[in-house]
Amino acid sequence: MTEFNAQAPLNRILLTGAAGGLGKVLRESLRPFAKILRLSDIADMAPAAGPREEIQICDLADKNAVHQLVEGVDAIVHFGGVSVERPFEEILGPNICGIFHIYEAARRHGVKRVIFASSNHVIGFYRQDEVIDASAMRRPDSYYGLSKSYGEDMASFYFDRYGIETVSIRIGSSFPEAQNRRMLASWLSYGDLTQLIERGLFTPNVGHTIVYGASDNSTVWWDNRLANHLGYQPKDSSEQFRAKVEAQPMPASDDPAMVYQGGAFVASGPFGDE
Ligand code: NAI
Ligand code: 15L
Repeated sequence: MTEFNAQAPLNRILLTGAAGGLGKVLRESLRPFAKILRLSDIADMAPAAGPREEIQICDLADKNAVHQLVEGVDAIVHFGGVSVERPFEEILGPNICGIFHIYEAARRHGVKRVIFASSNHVIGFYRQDEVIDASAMRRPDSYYGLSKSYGEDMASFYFDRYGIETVSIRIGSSFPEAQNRRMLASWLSYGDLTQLIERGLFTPNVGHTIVYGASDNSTVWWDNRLANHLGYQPKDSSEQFRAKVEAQPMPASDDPAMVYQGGAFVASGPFGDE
């Protein structure tokens, strides 16, 4: 069994969602953590596999394909799936069946560590004047947020039942810049995201740990004391974007983007009434 108590590179890490916005970044930044990175997505992952890379197209909704994908890996960094609000039927296969397929394949292949890209939309209905920690009752703001909430429950179950450890990162907004007022609180730099994944991969005895993925921003909604054992120390701050963001027109005070931690997601849908 792989021991997660040293910073020595793992043999092989699987990264799902490798064609996505974060996947392209992680394709570079996860390199030091494994001898081989296996990159997977349903979409094309140009450029072709480089040294110490493997590329495998896979639909997360396909159980057999995911089973093959996971064979021979030591850890899974699971970033694939639908990443915004969509009708439930579009979320079901990639996110809900997908997370089940990932954990079942992990169990069958003896993989003992997963890093799960969860989301702030698991708690999106908290207001922006509240500060919550990982023990706060979940308040999903969308079918998408519900799928991430289910993913966290799946992680908890597979630890309790099978000892597969997971760090669920409730990512705030991980983009090159904080783009609006809400992101002054929710922004997570790519460097800090990479540090969170590193801590998630190499910290021993994480069980199922939930950590909020935010940088060292001045505006704070999330208290990470229940994940102190990860030793996450964010290095970046959204303050560098404040002047640019505050030059934007002020939204109405009842605009969901100004009221709720999940922003506009709380007002998406309903679908299928047309
Ligand atoms: P993205 O949408 O750019 O990337 C997601 C990738 O998953 C895409 O390349 C897509 O082709 C792939 N995918 C979709 N359906 C699939 C399927 N059935 N099988 C295999 N692959 C499939 O999203 P982004 O921003 O890179 O996010 C990556 C992960 O992080 C997602 O799980 C997202 O929910 C999560 N996240 C991202 C945040 C952010 O600020 N970027 C915030 C919170 C969570
Ligand atoms: C997410 O979960 C999404 O994947 C991302 O596209 C952003 O919308 C982010 O949350 C956010 O809340 O800013």
